[in-house]
Amino acid sequence: MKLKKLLLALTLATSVISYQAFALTPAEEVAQAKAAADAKWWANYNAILAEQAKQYQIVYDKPLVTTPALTPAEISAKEVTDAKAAAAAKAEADRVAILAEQARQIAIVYGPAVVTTPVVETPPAVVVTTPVVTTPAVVTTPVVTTPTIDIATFATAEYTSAGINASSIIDDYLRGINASSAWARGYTGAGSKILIIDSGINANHSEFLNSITDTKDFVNSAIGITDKVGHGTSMASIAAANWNGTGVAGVAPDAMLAIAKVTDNTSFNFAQARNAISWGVTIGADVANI
Ligand SMILES: [Ca+2]
Repeated sequence: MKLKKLLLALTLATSVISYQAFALTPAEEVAQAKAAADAKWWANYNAILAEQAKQYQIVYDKPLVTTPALTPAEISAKEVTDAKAAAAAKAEADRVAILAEQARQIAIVYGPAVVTTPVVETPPAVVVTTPVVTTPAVVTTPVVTTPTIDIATFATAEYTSAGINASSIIDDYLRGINASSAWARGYTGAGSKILIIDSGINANHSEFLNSITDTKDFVNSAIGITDKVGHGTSMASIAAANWNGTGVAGVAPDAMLAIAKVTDNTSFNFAQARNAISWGVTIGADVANI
């Protein structure tokens, strides 16, 4: 009896020792559980593949060529790749669906899309314009030309006359002052009145026909304005003898004449001259010769 008790005690002690010697740590238990789960997963996986192959063989009467089984690491990588691809595909599908839905809504609201022919914009025609070359105004110095109308046109005895009196000391006076130049421009004295303050005038002379508009004798001469000494007549002819094709010509052949007699000889009184000038003003004389 004592021996049995001893053996039992030894057995229990051994068990305790054995248990304590081979007991797993919590981490080891977790790892062992994971390994068992992995083993079971692979067993199931392989069983499924085998069953799929079997079914395929039955249906198609030919062996299923399966992709070699992937390792856990490979499966993980493939899962990531496939998940990404699936996510991208879904995103694209969603995008297309959204666009289609938008198009549908737009069509509902605004009607079917109108397919318009793209407007081909024709480039504007290039208008080639010839630049307008403007010639700058040339500032020219006025050319003072000597009138060509001179003695060649007025070369008559009347133009080159020595004056109405043969005794005149003034010879060829019209050509001397180039009077024809003024005449050619229209300056013939027309509209002007020349007052001759002198010894009177031979009023009946053809050189003064229709030229004498006013006469006044300031010396109460017995012969009136008639020129006794001829000086006044000579001065009047130099000033305005008619350009009538004969005799002489005056500087202003178309001018009118106003005759103021202040002497019957070759001298005169300045007081009378002043009176004559005042008179000339009243009759509208433009210029006076004393
Ligand atoms: Ca004449």
